[in-house]
Amino acid sequence: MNPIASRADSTSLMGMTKSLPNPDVIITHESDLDGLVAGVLLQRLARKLFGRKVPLEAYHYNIWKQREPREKSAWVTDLSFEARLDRANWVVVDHHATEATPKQAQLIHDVTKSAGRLCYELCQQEGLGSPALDRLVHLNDVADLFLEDDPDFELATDYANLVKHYQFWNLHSLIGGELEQLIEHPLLEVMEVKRRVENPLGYEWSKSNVAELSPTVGYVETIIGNNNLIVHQLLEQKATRYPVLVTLFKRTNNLVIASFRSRNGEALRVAEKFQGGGHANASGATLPKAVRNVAEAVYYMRQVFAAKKETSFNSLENLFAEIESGAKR
Ligand SMILES: [Mn+2]
Repeated sequence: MNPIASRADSTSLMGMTKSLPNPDVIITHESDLDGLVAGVLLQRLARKLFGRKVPLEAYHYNIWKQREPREKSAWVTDLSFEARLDRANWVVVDHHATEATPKQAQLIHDVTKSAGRLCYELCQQEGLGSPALDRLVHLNDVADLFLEDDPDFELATDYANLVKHYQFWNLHSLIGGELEQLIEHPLLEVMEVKRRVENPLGYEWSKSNVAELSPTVGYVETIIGNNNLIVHQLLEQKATRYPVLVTLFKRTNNLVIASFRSRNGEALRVAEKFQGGGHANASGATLPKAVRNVAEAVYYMRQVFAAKKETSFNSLENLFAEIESGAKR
């Protein structure tokens, strides 16, 4: 592999598949439809190129950050390119903003397309395209890039919610790894009903339950409905005075996740304050382990925002001590 040609934007993808190394593993993002589509498509591409089934692994960001990149060769998709992945015979196909520049890895990168789209373009070069996949990748693009003006926007969010609701591996098992089976899948009807019934109720409730974390960041409580759409609608209709809105939820592993949304690019910088990442207007962060629930998360985040201005509050230990004492109140 020619290391000089290590960075490709998707306009120069032609012939790209010929330079891909035979991977020991394919790694994708566990949290959404884009990760599922991208990962499964790369598995198909590897089968086409190398005639074998390469194992697929999926991770949420926080676990992924702790996983050693130990394989001699791997393909990674829908997870941000970072310096630690800059390894010979590693390939990253991704669309998240990144500051790292590849010297050894191959980076196929375009922030204007979904990861699924980038993987599909590679597949198409190898004759793996089909009308069903065209459709699915389109819907995935619309949902993942939040293309709200697209006529398929609502339907696309239903598709994306299949993964949110049933989770990556459950859904993967249910469709036997055949992405085409997602098209017009009966479970979409469940997503549609949830959207129609739950979202208006959730929107009205959340609108009256927004709390200030900083003068520019509001925390939106969510109890029902599609949080993503509800927060989007709150921003769209300027229903609050905050340019950045946060939702919080607790994972099964007890970590609290903060999800940041904005309309003018402010969300990413806020996520970065919490060691998170993602897109300019849609980003997320996993809060430290010491933050054990949503109430503590609200407290912690307020302290982090306040700490920026007050130098007296500058160490993380202090913050954790504060959380501890706050929890005992
Ligand atoms: Mn994505």
